[in-house]
Amino acid sequence: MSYSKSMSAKSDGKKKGLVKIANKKQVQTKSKDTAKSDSLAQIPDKTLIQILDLMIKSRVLEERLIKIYRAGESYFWIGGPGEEAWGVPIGMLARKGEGPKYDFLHLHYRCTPTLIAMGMDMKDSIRLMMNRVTDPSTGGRNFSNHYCFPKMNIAPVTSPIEVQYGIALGTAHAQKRLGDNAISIVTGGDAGTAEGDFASCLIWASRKGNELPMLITVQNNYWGISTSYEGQHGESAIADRARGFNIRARVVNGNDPVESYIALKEEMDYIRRTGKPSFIESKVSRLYGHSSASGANFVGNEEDCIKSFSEKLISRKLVTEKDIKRMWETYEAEALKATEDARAEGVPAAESIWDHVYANNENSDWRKF
Ligand SMILES: Cc1ncc(C[n+]2csc(CCOP(=O)(O)OP(=O)(O)O)c2C)c(N)n1
Ligand SMILES: [Mg+2]
Repeated sequence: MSYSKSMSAKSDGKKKGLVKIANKKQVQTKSKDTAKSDSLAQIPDKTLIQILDLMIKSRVLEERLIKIYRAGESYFWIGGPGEEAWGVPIGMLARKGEGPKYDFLHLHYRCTPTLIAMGMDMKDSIRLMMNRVTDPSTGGRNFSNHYCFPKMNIAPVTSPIEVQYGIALGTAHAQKRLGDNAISIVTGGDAGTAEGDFASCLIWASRKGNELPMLITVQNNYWGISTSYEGQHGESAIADRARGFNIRARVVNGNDPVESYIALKEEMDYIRRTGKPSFIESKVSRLYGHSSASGANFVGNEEDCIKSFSEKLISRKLVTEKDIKRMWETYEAEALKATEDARAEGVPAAESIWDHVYANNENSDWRKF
């Protein structure tokens, strides 16, 4: 959604304080145990503006990816519009680097905001979207948002949902042994918590005396493709399941970047200090539906975190409408240029299909079995 549309959109979940969910019931965006931290004063002005800037950059990139899909220049889109207020603070707060001295990130396919905040070049996301051989994540072999950046400890985003929760245990074990206070961060959706990997993660992260330095998170958008949250969960909050394992847990309004930033910082500090896991359930919007498979159209009945945060910063006189317009335009120009550049780059050659599959193994080419 462009700047002007975003600022004038009539449907505004925040004003109503409500998010519509599938069965037409409405749930409050702020749950009971959501921290009431509206206080912008807890974060420096410069950081607040930086958060908004990165949120807009991420949204512009995602909307560009959707346009690329619609133009027939890509096969499939799935991504993170609606998770910016939550994902950007993760990327800003993570200890960035390569190897177990730094934080590992095991992310799901709505993680563009985190990657943008960590410094990913827009063009690298577009290369992946357009299956260019220059795509540093997969050499043009995977689809949108399935990033992999070893230099930033970004583990490969997987298509099978939830497997990242098991993989994250491995890097957390390595970090625990090393003792450098680095942590493993894992993200995923609400529906994915039905998978056994999620339960295994809670069990292995919380064994008494062997607790792991993990930030376990769930982005609850109340949907698993077209299946609504209602009717799928007996528990009152997903966070309650972590509490059952004595894992410190909280629920945050993931549409509020200030609340998300503060909660993430507190929990990351706690994990580094104690070596123990922490759990955050973050309530987020899903602004373009599940993926291109469901049309990738703007939904309009859920809170748009960029719109609400922009209004907040304008009313505090930290930015003007003009400043915000400039941010949208700058990033739109950058995304367009990146698309034009990527268009001129090649696609992977057919014979490279076996590269990086069971390296140097006789099973690497099934035609030779
Ligand atoms: C193991 C596995 N089962 C099913 C699917 C098909 N699938 C892809 S996304 C998805 C929904 C996931 O919902 P949720 O975990 O809430 O994440 P969201 O997409 O809402 O962010 C499903 C079922 C899959 N990719 N992997
Ligand atoms: Mg979901």
